[in-house]
Amino acid sequence: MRKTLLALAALLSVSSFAMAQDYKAGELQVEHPWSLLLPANSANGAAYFVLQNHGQSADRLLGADTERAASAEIHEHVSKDGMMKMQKVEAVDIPAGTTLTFAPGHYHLMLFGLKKPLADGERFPLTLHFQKAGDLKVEVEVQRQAPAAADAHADHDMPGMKMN
Ligand SMILES: [Cu+2]
Repeated sequence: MRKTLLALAALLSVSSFAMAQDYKAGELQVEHPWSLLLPANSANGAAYFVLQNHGQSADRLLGADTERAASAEIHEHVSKDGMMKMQKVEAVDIPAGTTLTFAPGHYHLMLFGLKKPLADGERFPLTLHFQKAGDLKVEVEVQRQAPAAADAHADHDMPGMKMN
């Protein structure tokens, strides 16, 4: 059994880069949801993706949930007294024709109370809640480092370190 799991894990990590996933809900597109591999004792994690609105009207991201964590919140980073801190955001507007990058140091979905450690290359389900487009279920891929697209925006903050 253990050998089978290891083989499966190896297979998943080899294939993961070739299988970056896009998801669509109406005119909204979610590209390559991912999460940063963290030390096994990390209580919290974060999920990132690129969100595009190809439509003619605005939508809003209202929140998310996943069976993998006790709760999920939309967070942003703000500079406060010279320190970068994370804070909860009730919703994120997605104007028509825009691209929003959820990445380390920017908007992210904070995952509180991970139910088990994240494993390199694994995928876990996450449901995004949009005001107009409704629910969109995606698979979040756990990676050792940010994908190139997100890395361009990232300032390499670790999630879960500083909280208001
Ligand atoms: Cu956060």
